[in-house]
Amino acid sequence: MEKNRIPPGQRVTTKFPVLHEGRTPVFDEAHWDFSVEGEIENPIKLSWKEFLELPKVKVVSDFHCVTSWSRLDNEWEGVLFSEIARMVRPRDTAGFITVDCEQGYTTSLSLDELMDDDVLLAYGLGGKPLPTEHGGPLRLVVPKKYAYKSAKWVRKLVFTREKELGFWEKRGYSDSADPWKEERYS
Ligand SMILES: Nc1nc2c(c(=O)[nH]1)N[C@H]1C(S)=C(S)[C@@H](COP(=O)(O)O)O[C@H]1N2
Ligand SMILES: [Mo]
Repeated sequence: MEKNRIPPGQRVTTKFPVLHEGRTPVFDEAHWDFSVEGEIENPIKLSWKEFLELPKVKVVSDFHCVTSWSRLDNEWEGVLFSEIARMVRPRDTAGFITVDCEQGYTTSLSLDELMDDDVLLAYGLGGKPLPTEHGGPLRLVVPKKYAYKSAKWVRKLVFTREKELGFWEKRGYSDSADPWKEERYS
C-alpha cells in the first residue's frame, strides 16, 4: 500500500460502503432531468439521453469519507464539470456552485475547486453503470475533498455569487473539507 496516498486518520477499505441520508431514490428516466442555472449566460436542462451524449471521460481517483474509510483507485466515467461550465458560460459574478440532489441533499464548492481536471459528474464506475446506491444515475465526484462533497443523485447545479452551505456543512462538518489537512469539522 502506498502510504502517501492515505490522508491522516484514514484507513483503506476494499469494500465500498454505502453511506447516505434517507432512502435510495428510484431512477425514473421519463421524469429525470439535469439542469444548470444561476449566474450563467446559458442555462440548460438536459434529459438523461442528452446527458449521455456529452463528451465523456474516465478518471481514476481515491475516495475519502470523513468517517475515516478511504477507497482507492475508483474508475469513474462521466462528464467533466469543466465541460459543463464551458457549455453554460459562467458570469464574472459566479463564485460558487450549489449542488442539488434528490430528497434535498445539497453540497457546495467554489468554481475554482470544481474546475479541477479530476472533478466529474459520474454515471459509470469500474466499467459498469453507476449503481443506484452509489449515486446512480448521476453523482458528483470531487476526489480532493471528503466524500460528503461527492453528492449522489445530482439533479441541479446552481451557480451563485455567495457560498450557500450544504447539508452536512450546515450541521458542523467542515466546508473546506480537505482530507490532507484533516478538515473534518467546522
Ligand atoms: N445525495 C447524497 N449524497 C451523498 C450523501 C448523502 O447522504 N446524500 N452522503 C455523502 C457521504 S457522507 C459519503 S461518505 C458518500 C458515500 O458514497 P457511497 O455511498 O457511494 O460510498 O456519499 C456522499 N454523498
Ligand atoms: Mo461520508
